Amino acid sequence: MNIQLSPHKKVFFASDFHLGAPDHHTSKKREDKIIRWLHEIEDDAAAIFLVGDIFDFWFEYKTVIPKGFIKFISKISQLRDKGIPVIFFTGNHDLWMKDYFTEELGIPVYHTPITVEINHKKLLIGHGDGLGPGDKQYKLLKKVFTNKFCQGLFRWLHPDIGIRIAQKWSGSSRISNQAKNEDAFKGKDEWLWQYCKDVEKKMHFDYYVFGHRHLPLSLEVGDQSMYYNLGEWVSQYTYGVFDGDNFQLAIFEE
Ligand SMILES: [Mn+2]
Repeated sequence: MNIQLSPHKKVFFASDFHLGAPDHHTSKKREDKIIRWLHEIEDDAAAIFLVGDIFDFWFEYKTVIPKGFIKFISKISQLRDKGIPVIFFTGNHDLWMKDYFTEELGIPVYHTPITVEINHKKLLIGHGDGLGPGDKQYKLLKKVFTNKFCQGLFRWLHPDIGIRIAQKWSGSSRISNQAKNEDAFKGKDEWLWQYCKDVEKKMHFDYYVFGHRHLPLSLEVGDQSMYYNLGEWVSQYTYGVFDGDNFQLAIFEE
C-alpha cells in the first residue's frame, strides 16, 4: 500500500477499542468517545488504520453478525462515504472477521502485518499478537482459533449460546492477564520490541506500529527506526498520528 499525503493531511492509527467489553453501558460510553475522536480527526485524515481488537468479540456467521456497535459502524460508513480509506486489522479478540466490512463498506481486513509506504517512509503495521519469541500458550490457542474445522463447529452453535461462551472466555482471559501483570513494561524482554529488532536486521522500516500490548510505547529499534505501540481505549485513549515527517503518540482529550 502506498499513500502520498497532500499538505496538512495525516494518517491516524488506533487499536484495542474492545467494543462490547466489559459490559453494554461502559462500552456504549467508549463507543461515543471513539465517534467523537473520529469526528475530530476526519477533516485531517488521509487514512485511518484500526489495528485490531476493535471488537472484544466478533464472529461472522453465514447470514448473521453480532448485534450492537451500530453507531460506530455508521460513523465508519460515513467516513467511507467521504472517501476516507479505513483499514481494519484483526486482533486476537476479533480474528473471526471475514469479508463483511469489505463487502458492505469497502474496508480491507488484514489478518497479518502489512507494509505501507507513506511519503517514502516505510511502516510495518499489524496487531502484533503471536509475533516474536515466547507466548507459546497463546500461539497454540491461535492454532485452534484459526482452525477451519473448529470455526465450523462454533458456527453451528446458536449465536445466543456461542457468543455468550465467547464473551465469558474473553472476559476471563482479560482478568487472568491483569492477574499476571501482563500489561507492565517488560524492558528488554518486550517481545514485540524484540520482533521489530529481528525484522530490522533483515529489512529496514522507519516505523513499526502495533497494538495488542495495551501499553503506549515509543522505543528505538535501530538507526532511524522506531517501534510505536498504540496503547488502548479502555482507559488511556491513545492513538498514533503520522504527518509524513513525524510519528507521534497522542491522547484523545476532550
Ligand atoms: Mn487487546
